[in-house]
Amino acid sequence: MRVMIDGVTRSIRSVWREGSLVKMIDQRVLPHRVIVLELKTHSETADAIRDMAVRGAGGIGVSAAYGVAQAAIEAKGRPLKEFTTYLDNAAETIRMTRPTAVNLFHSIERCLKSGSKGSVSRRVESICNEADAIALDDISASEKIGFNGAALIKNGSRILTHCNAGALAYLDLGTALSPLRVAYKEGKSFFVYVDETRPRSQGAKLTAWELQQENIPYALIADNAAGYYMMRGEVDLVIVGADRIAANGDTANKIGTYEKAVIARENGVPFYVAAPGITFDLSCRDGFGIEIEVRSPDEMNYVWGKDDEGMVRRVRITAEETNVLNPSFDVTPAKYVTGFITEKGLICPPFKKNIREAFGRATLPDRIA
Ligand code: RUB
Repeated sequence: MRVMIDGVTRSIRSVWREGSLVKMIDQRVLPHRVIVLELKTHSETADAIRDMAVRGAGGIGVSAAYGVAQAAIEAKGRPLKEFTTYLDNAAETIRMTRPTAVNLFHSIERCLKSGSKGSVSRRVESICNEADAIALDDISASEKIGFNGAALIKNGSRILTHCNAGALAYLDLGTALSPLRVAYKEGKSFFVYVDETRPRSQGAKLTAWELQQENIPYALIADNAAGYYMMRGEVDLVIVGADRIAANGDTANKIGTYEKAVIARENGVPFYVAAPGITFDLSCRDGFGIEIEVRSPDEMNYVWGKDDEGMVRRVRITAEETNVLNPSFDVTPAKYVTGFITEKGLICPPFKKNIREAFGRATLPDRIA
């Protein structure tokens, strides 16, 4: 991703590791400021995940892996038993940050498994290598998703997306936005409707910003406007990301995704989910097994923005003591999904069989299965 930092355009990932330091773009202050956070400990990285300085299923998966690597480095001078206890506690701290995106849990298990044999120094080395491998696996999956999904985009296509499943959410091209990036590079001309995505406004703050950096034509629309455009026949396809996909294809993604899928079906608009193998959770039979994160009422009561003096500040938009419910994700039943755009190609119905064939135990890398 190309980003202007302190007046210089740099090509960087949304999160990366430099030894024991985890660095990431602070997504809480985008698009008004580009700040790179430097997190020194696994606790700081866990806080960054919880507070959504980094977000998106892939982004928190890689950050979680880096957090485990930090914990391993922090405990490298300890005897094996103490090292293991320290690592397990750190892994639990990171597990507790956000419950819905399965990438976080897969990444932690991969790192712990890779560091389960040999001397302490050998384990530290394996965990750090595994964390870096997870980031590289995501980058490779993201490129393939882009290539496979670009085939669905035609000249003149009008595409609707929800939340942010771009380079900020998933290394290094994103999931839902990767096909758009690839199609644009292929010279196709198309148009993107960007859902605002209340309450945190990931569409308004992040997706619109990413598309603007890439010069891809787009318009930001209010969440409530998606049905209006679909009913008028002005949307040709929907592409969203995912936080966890059950074995039957039920898909957890940012709150509001379900509504978009139902409206898409009502209007005959294909609804695609772009996601890598790591986001499929075959231990969940269906969407009822997916834990839905409920976040702070503050996300509904306040908005962040830049005032006319250029100050980034938080303002309250509700009356004091307003009663709030704030589920962060919903589950779209598989019957509304036209297909999954994955690194292994487009997965079409019947989903149960085809998902198992693509990402079942036998075919998942040993580290994830
Ligand atoms: C992000 C969200 C995204 C998926 C996509 O929610 O719902 O659509 O995470 O994931 P949040 P990815 O902003 O609350 O983390 O593109 O990383 O696979």
